[in-house]
Amino acid sequence: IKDLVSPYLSSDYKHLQKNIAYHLEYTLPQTTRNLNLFGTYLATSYTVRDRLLQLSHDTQKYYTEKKVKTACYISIEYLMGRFLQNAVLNLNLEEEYGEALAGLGYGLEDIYDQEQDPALGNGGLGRLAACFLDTLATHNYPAWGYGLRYNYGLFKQSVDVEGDQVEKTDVWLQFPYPFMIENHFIRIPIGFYGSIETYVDQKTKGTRFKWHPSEYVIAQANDILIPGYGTDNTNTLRLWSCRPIQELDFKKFSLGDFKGASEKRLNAENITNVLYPNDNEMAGKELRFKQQYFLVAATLQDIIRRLKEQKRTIYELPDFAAVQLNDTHPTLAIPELLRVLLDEEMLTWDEAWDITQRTFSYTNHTILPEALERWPVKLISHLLPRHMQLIEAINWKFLENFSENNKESGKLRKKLSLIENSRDTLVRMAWLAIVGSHKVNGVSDIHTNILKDKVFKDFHKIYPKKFINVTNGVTPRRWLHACNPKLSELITATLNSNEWIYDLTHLSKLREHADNEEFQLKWAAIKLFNKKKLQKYVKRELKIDIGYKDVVYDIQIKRIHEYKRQLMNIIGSISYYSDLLKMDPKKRKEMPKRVSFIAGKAAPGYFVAKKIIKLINCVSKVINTDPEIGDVFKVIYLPNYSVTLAELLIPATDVSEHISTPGTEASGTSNMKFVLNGGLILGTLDGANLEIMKNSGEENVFAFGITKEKVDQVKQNNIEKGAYNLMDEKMKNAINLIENGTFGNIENYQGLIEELKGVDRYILGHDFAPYMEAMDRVMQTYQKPQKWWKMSILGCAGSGWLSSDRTIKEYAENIWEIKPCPLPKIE
Ligand code: 26V
Repeated sequence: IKDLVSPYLSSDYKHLQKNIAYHLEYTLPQTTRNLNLFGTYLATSYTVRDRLLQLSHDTQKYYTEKKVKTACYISIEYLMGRFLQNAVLNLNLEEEYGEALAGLGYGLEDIYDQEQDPALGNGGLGRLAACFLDTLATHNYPAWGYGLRYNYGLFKQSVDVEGDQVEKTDVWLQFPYPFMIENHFIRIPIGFYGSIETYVDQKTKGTRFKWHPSEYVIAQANDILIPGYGTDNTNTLRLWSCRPIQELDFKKFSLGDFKGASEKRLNAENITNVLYPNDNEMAGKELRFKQQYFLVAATLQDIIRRLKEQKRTIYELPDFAAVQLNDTHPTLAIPELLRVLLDEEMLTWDEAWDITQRTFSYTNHTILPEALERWPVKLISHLLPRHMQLIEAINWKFLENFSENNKESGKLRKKLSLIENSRDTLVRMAWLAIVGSHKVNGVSDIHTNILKDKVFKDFHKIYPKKFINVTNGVTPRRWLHACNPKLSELITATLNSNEWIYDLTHLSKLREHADNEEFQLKWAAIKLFNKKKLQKYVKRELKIDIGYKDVVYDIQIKRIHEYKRQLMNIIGSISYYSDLLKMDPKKRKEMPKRVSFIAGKAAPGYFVAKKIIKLINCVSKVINTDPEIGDVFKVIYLPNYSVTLAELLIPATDVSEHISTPGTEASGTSNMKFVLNGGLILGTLDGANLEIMKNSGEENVFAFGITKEKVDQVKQNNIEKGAYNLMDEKMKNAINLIENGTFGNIENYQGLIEELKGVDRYILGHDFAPYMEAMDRVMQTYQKPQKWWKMSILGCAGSGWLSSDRTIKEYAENIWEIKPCPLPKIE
């Protein structure tokens, strides 16, 4: 049969054209006689999908034959970005598709531009998952991604005339999304609510339990195929969507329970309707909890089904799949697996617990206390009674075991207990994830140290070997090769090979060119080209005219959050503006020019973050329209930040800001992307900034501020003396401008100002002067092109280590114990 289909997939451009025409005529409600851009994009995408389907079938067959161990990454978010360009590049068909489409009268870029950007994630955590999938396929690791197919992704953001964020529903499925394939054969019933039956096991005479859910929904599989760069291996990202129970093929399941199951509530409510838009703050909504259980219950059934299809026993599960919990959101997988092993597979507790621990590992992505998930026992008992019972059993056994080996006080037991007795009784999900996993990891050196020494200190004492660091990384395919084709070409030409695309350590060879004037000029010319592209975008979308030659493009792009200190950035801009106004006009005109860009969404319920956006927009309006300032300084807020927008911004950046309070940003990953694209970093001693300094050289980063060890002391001082009394004069002056109404009604900003003057939790006041001084260094250095471009090149040359390929190798070797399994090349 393969002989029947493979000629269809030949890749010369004439053939591709025929394939595109075929889909236009027979897949779409369209014909080749009335071509349009969107239709051609769809048809093109279907031809890519055809190729991926075939590769994916070959891949799955090969993995099964080889009986390889697989990594299963469970994440409630995936921030994939557009698919088509990435797939075409990974399949190495860019030239062929370019020619094929040119023949039809279209440019490849315009076709790419038709695609929506699936925003099934909030920020760093979801984007990291997407980078990991690219690496896993590229390096031929047997792996699955599991997640949710939300009907509505992260809201679309715009800004109204008052400068406020406006949210609109992201209806991304209103048009077909050609890269997601509904798999009709994979439909899995998921239960909720109900009761627990207790009975005596005839064989062992022991007590057994069985959960009888009272309501069911179906998890429907939707597959996105993930191509690797320059390999045939093609993995699967399986996203579950929720369907009503009536659509289940009842014959396939043994049905006792479903018959009586009520169809009332859960059928009316679609569990996978919408992505929760808060990052870093636990909302505590019942529907969110259902999403979490729905994800893990479907995923585990799917994994166990695949295990059994291979005629392997449940005891082999830990050798069949390594399951990674991306933050605590999928932690219910632990009691769910335990339930399946105990109640359905009839294992003993010791057997079941051993399998569970060997199967799971957990990654922590944040230490902000408000983000650490804790769910009410009441809610869990109601929704998942058997799981609550199991969590209590896990807790009891863990505490007993621990007390046996350790005659510690009740105080410590309280701290270690998976169940917290505060005003409400709550399950600490991170504690459950730690106890149920064999490895727990942080995402940068500093972050892991904080986990060990502070957040999970007591657990670290009990299980010192369980805690390891795996510093994040980013895929160089999307974040250099695809988004910055000119730089990619220059690097390939300079290194005389494109090996760096899958082994980024090769970039170190750029070091020998860092001082070379000719090379520097080429490097700088590419930056200028990318800046021009951004300048055009700003003109088209925002109707603002900015320069790009001899202008520093300074950017801060990330979710808006107090700890990320966008507020310090904008107060810095106010202060700089005020200094400029005080200058002699002649001198002002000669000042080095800068455009300060900020982009990022605020969680709709995060009042303070929304006020920060408003302030940025109001400041921007005043500065950009002040004739005294002209083109010396501009502040630009770019609405609706997305992966696609990042792909435009990052290559165009001269300097990017990563200025979180030390100890708060677990890692950061955009910092890595900027360095990769020759952008310099203005940053604090936090997260991955520190490791970038180590690898690219301290002298190539504009670092400022205190170490995390000193933060507590500063905070304490703020509390004792009042932050305002300790505040830098220039910052006081800037705040004064806000208060006197220069940027609109002060009432809007009262909350922001009060916090800064009072406690200033994120110590903006303390760090303001060094921040301004560092920005000054940036501007001074930019006036010395040879120095600047040398820093830029050396930064990039040291970034080989920041590839997610390195990250995944560490996960594979130190946590998952999986090996690459490349498909044999077919001649
Ligand atoms: C947390 C929560 C808390 C409960 C409510 C909903 C919700 C949604 C998302 C999150 C995840 C926030 C954590 C996160 O995105 N952390 C980021 O992870 C990046 C990848 O490791 C890392 O680079 C960033 O520093 C870190 O902020």
